[in-house]
Amino acid sequence: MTSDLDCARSIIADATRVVSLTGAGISAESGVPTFRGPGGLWKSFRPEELATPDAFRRDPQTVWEWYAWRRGLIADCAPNAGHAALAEFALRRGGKSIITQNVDGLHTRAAREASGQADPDAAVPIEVHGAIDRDKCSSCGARTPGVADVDVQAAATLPHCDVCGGMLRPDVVWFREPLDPDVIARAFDTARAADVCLVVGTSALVHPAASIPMVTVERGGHIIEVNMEDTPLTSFASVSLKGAAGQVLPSLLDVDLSN
Ligand code: BJW
Ligand code: ZN
Repeated sequence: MTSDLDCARSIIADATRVVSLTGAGISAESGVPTFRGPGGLWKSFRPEELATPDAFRRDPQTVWEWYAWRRGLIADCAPNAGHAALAEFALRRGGKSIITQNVDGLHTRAAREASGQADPDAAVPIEVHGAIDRDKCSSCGARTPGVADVDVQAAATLPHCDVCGGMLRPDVVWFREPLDPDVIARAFDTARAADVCLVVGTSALVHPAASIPMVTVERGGHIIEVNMEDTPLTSFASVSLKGAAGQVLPSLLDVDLSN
């Protein structure tokens, strides 16, 4: 009898272009909390209450406190076997093929680790929701490397822009904010050109990112989903592999991580 894993491996073996869309679940085994589900809440706030421009206008200290906590936590995390398997697969196949909703930079770190002396570009992801290690001025939009130790004591001690004096914020995409049009167009184009979209560790609730795999399907391609639970994309998937990304991806993508 053919297992789901064998079936998924044979779809990937027959494919010319495989794109991946990842979410918070791929970083869970690195110790980065997901947004929804167990351990997904910070001080009982839901992401929809903190990751918004309104929340930042109303209470920038609390929003910065959340991001400062997450920056510190992520700095202590390392890419796991799931990130490594995707990076090695992307480097083997060539062509930019990882799209992530994550802002934690772990795919980029895995790309550098997997590429050795080679150019890591093929495994550097398209980051549709920005990057937590950069700041952006909430007034003039100037971008800067993220301030390391944000002092959240008072609004006046939060980081401010060298150019215009406006308040800095993390360079990430909040609810009701548009995604960078060039970045999201590149993500959709990549998925449209693929014959397989590997969807890993996302609840597929947040749009437009959650719609990306559907363009692969609309062009006759397959979704292969790796998750611990069903999502709104499961019924569109040719194969749904239930399990942890760090365990499933190395065997799915045939990566020997023993050395
Ligand atoms: C494992 C695992 C393991 C665990 N292995 N798996 C269409 C329909 C409906 C609504 C909308 C729509 N289009 C737009 C909207 C509105 C809104 C939206 O989608 N709302 C829904 C919630 C209803 N979208 C937006 O507002 C977007 N903007 C927009 O559309 O703008 C339009 C506009 C145009 C012009 C002018 C103005 C506006 C922006 C969305 C931004 C989302 N931002 C966040 C925060 C980013 C910064 C930060 O990190 O702080 O992005 S919210 C948060 O959710 C974050 C994530 O990237 C995103 C998705 O979460 P993800 O990755 O799926 O994580 P979880 O926690 O939800 O799921 C984890 C999964 O992993 C689970 O399934 C687990 O089972 C699994 N798992 N361990 C494998 N080991
Ligand atoms: Zn500014």
